[in-house]
Amino acid sequence: MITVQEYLSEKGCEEDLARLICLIAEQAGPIRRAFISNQRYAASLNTSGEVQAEMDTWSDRHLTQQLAASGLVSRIASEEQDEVFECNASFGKYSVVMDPLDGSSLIAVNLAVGTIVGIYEGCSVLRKGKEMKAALYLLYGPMTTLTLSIGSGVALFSLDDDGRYLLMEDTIRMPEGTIYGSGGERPKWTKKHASFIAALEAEGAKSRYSGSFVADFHQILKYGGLYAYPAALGKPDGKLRLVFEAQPIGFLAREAGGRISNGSTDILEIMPEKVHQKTPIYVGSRGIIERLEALQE
Ligand code: AHM
Ligand code: MG
Repeated sequence: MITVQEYLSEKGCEEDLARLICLIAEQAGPIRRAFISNQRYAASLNTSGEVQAEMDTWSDRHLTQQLAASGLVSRIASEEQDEVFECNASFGKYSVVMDPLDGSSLIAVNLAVGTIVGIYEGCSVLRKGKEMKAALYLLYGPMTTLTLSIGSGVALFSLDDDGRYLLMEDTIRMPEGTIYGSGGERPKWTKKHASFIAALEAEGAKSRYSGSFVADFHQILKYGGLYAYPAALGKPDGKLRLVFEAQPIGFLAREAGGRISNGSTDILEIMPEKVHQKTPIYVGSRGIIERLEALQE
């Protein structure tokens, strides 16, 4: 079996980047162990105005401490922090963008949640997603898995009892599939979104949506189809965040042969204006995203 360390070395990944990726992946252990004693909601809101779960703040603090102590990172932009965190090691080679615990409203019902991370070289966190050096997510489901891209395809690893991430799939390719999941309230969907979903349903597409972006995307990565969190009446930018969620997941989708779009433009080509910027998201099989983009408003 090939470990993530061996995979990274075989791929010629630079040593510091490999160390950073492995350090982040190792935090799945402490994060998983923290779930049991952090089940409630915290008394705080994040910058997007959402109530934070205790696990949101725990994971954010934990990952920030680990990254700051690594000497590898100069800046961290987190969904759970108002401001960009400046590490003492301002000479750190990389910057990290992260959603420390995505899908946290599902912790209470024990559904799969995850950690989403994007890594840039240099000290800026406001970059086009296509400039990422690496993107990954940890998925805390029946197994703990690491889905990773360093810009040469997407690999999937599973954490074993000895704390090793073992390679399960070397080069994931996202097929043209028929699963779809869409967030937002149906009566508030735009006309374009509603008619696109109706067209997919008429063709036999099957709805599967849990409310955890990372878990819902993972099945699209494997089976193909569409994940959407669209613009809606009164919410032209949708719900999800460009920097912490859309860019890393979009990078992984593209590396697997899929696409990410805001409905008209490739999200990986968009330069963020602010860290907590939101964006409508359509991510999935290339053909489906291209069809959507070709539709008129
Ligand atoms: P979170 O990062 O605070 O968990 O919020 C984002 C989550 C996504 O994981 C998920 O796709 C979406 O919000 C679900 O929203 P909704 O409950 O509106 O379907
Ligand atoms: Mg999230």
